[in-house]
Amino acid sequence: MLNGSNGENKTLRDNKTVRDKTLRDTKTVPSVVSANKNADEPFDVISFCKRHFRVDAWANERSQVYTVRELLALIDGAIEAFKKDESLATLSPPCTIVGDIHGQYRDLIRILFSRHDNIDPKNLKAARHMEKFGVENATTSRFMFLGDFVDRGPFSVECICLVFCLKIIYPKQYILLRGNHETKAINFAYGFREELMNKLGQNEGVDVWEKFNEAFAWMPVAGLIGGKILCMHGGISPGLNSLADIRAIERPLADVNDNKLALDLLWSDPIDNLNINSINDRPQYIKNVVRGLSCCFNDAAIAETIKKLNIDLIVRAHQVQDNGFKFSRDRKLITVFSAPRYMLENDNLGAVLKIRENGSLSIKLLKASSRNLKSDRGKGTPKSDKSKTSGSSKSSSLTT
Ligand SMILES: [Mn+2]
Repeated sequence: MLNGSNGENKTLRDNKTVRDKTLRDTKTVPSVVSANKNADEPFDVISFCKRHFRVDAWANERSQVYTVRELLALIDGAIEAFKKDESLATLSPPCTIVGDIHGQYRDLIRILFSRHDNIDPKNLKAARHMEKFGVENATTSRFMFLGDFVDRGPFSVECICLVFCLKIIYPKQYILLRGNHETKAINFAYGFREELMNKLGQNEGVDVWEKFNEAFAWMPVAGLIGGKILCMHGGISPGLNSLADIRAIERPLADVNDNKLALDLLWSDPIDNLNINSINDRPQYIKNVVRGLSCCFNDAAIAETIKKLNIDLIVRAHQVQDNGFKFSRDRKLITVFSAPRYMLENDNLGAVLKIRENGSLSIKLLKASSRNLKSDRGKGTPKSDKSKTSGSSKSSSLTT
């Protein structure tokens, strides 16, 4: 920055300019690294989490200060917690089922704060409340997250750190299922790795990215609520004939291509109701040509799986919905997508599904925050790869 100056005054002036510029830059460029943290200090997830809530994600001007060492310790803690879940993780109602988050940190905060009413985008108090009472306030809530925490949006690191914190502190109350973006080949390409490199520097960013993927390999691939509601990121599989099939999936599963059932649980899609195949009475699994891997399944396949597994409902995520959610024709499967105004390119609502103690359902909608638009647009949001995965931006089921 300093040009070859001749006089001391100029140098001082230039130094000041550089210093001011640096200060300014720190305000606008998110940095998650703090260099001066005592290396001998034991990792304290509660204090980490409390500090995390001071992230001013609403202002979008600064990020949390973490050390790389803390991040690695956080990931180790999450791995230990995931090991205690089965591959089919269980949860009791009442609880909230959350679909794709994709780095939309503000929306994640709003979801964690949703209690009884629709989530008001103007309710900024929620974030302040979380900041103040976050950790303790979470104790009575139970959440089943359907995966895709990272990629696409600008705050993947903040999102994944927060849910890892909650998983470590309340392992039985927060179930974090693995989405197709919690796989290395995908989060290499769609933003998470790049975000870590931007925030941590190239070498440490890659190290932490590798470590995150170690943790992803331990995440459960499906969840079961009250023994009757089966949850996963993508959908069902011709290889799914009993709940025991899911429990038998061995982890760590670094590459989901190595397990056909896990691959389908993370990647498959229901055939759209308008598709002629879906009115076929015969259970059908056809090649998923949109994704280029895994399968699509029709309503008869859903009904057959519900019967075979002796369950009531399947809840999955993985496809953006204009209204935040969508039922299959016979209402045996519901898609929940929780990232409103996905990638700032869609006018979709987000939704979460509340399961009451008696097993009945209600849907809570998340409207996009107008602040979201103003402050996020153009700030490091990874480009859409829709051309690769979906034909048209007008589709009501863009792939995610
Ligand atoms: Mn997905």
